[in-house]
Amino acid sequence: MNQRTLILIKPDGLKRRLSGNIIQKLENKGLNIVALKLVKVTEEMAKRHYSVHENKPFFNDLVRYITSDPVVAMIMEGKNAIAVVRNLVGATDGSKAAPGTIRGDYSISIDKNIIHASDSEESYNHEGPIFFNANEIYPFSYGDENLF
Ligand code: FUP
Repeated sequence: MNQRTLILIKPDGLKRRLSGNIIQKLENKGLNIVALKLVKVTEEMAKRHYSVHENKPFFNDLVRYITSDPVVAMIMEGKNAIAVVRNLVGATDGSKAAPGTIRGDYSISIDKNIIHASDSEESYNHEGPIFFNANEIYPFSYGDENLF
């Protein structure tokens, strides 16, 4: 099933200059970039994006962190993109994420865990429009439909 997923390279990932490595890993797997930009997330965007966590004790720190510096925001498209990207991203806590995953290789904490990726279609439908308007998404053909 062809799907889209929202990916954020969080401020720690961008500042540690990991964006290229992360995008490379996702492209190598067979995912296509259909939208991409740097975003300085506002408090209002962050609160909407993380609204499922609003009653959690870490919510304020999470909002403070994601708004502290720019993020790379992307929409990637591909076969089962949501589950495929979540597998590549790894467990939430970088200190427990499996080696070979993005968090497993680059993060040693739960709060600075490098990357966000939609965990369901429902999440994508909620968070995608916070970062992108429909006219910023370019689902052009990469011509490789039969390669992956
Ligand atoms: P994930 O989907 O893996 O990004 O994880 P969650 O949606 O459960 O959590 C969203 C973000 O909240 C995480 F990326 C990091 C932060 N978080 C904490 O800081 N502490 C926690 O105990 C759980 C999550």
